[in-house]
Amino acid sequence: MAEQAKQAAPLVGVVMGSSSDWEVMQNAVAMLKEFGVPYEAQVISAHRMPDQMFAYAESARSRGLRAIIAGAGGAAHLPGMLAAKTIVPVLGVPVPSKYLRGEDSLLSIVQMPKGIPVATFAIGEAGAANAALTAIAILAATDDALAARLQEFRAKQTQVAQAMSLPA
Ligand code: RP5
Repeated sequence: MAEQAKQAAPLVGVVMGSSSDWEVMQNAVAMLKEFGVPYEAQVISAHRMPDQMFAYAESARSRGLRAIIAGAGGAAHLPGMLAAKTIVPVLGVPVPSKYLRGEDSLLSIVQMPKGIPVATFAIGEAGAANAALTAIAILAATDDALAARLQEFRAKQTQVAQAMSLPA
């Protein structure tokens, strides 16, 4: 299912500023694979590949992307600059940074001025996975089968929590 998901026309784009972001961003890809959502994943650096970044954003909607998950660390411009050039929803993932542990990434991504939104998630792995789940929820609005899988995913988490016990 995973390979099929990747081979079909992508509905979700996963981009990141560096291959060093992959350790975190692979959590988004893993979730998209689990749900069988067609995706594409690649490195696009805002400050090292600005022309490619704009081309990606400008072509995203016409290529059929319904959401873009963008992860970056440090002065994390990638999600905001993508959002500046497309109306496809941009889901920003702050990647942990070397010196400020990703608080710089979080603030860079979350503090978008009014008018150009970036939906911003938690720093790190949880943020990457939840960004994918949000992209899945966006797609599920018009895909009943995907919606059913998302409900099932939620129900499993409820079962796990209900089965939890504490030490005596
Ligand atoms: C950002 O700078 C990337 O998103 C990455 O989180 C950070 C460090 O990049 P590398 O120096 O590891 O390529 O652009």
